[in-house]
Amino acid sequence: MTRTLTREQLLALAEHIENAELNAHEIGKVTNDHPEMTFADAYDVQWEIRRRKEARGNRIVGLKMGLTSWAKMAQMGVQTPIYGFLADYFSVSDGGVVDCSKLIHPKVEAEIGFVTKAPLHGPGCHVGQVLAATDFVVPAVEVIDSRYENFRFDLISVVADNASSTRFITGGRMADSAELDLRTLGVVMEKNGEVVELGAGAAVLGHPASSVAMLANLLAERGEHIPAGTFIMTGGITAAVPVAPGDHITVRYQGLGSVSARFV
Ligand code: OOG
Ligand code: MG
Repeated sequence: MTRTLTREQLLALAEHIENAELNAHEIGKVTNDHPEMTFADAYDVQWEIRRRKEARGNRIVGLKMGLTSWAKMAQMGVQTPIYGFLADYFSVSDGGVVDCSKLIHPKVEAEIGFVTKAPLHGPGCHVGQVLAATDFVVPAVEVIDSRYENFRFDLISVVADNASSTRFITGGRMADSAELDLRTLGVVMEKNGEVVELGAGAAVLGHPASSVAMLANLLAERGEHIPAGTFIMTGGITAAVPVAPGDHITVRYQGLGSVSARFV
């Protein structure tokens, strides 16, 4: 894994990007100043942001995959799935309120969440292992908020920015993955009572469990794994939908109820 950043540059970038998140202000892409940055550098920055939050007393409550569906890849102009982490204060309760004054330009995504009951290790982790290690699946809505100007980035920049993570909501009914066909599980997203996006689980790498397998394999590149009891969001099934104060979102999941939030 090639690295190009010095320790000082890495620490400075993590502080710069995390401050943009905490203060809700836009920044230029980090690759503008560091065009030579690699994936390994970008994940180093992301893990340093994670370390900063934990040092401040925040807890890490889950992981997420991003850019796992064609709808998302096409929307963002990038074609490689990435991962990020979820901190405790990202969590919003179902039917709750998201305060847009703390965000820059939020968008919402319909996702399927997994919770593991056994650890998953790459390389070579596959869908069968993921399903055997799954405790339950649960509907999830992610609110993403790129810290980059105009929500435009390249893959290296978005990895360093923790895959645009900012808030998430789980709700509906948890289910045994064996009782569902996650590929044909339909989702319908409504914004202010109108259907704006719809899709099915297969949009995520053919089966949302492949997204969890890919996460285990990506983590293995850094000697990390998915511990038992981890909550994982598998990535937006449809394109992300911009939201602003006054909007109300409901996502309906076939057989699993719905998740909703208000934006103020
Ligand atoms: C990157 C994060 C994408 C997803 O579910 O695909 C993501 C972005 O589009 O800003 O969370
Ligand atoms: Mg997402």
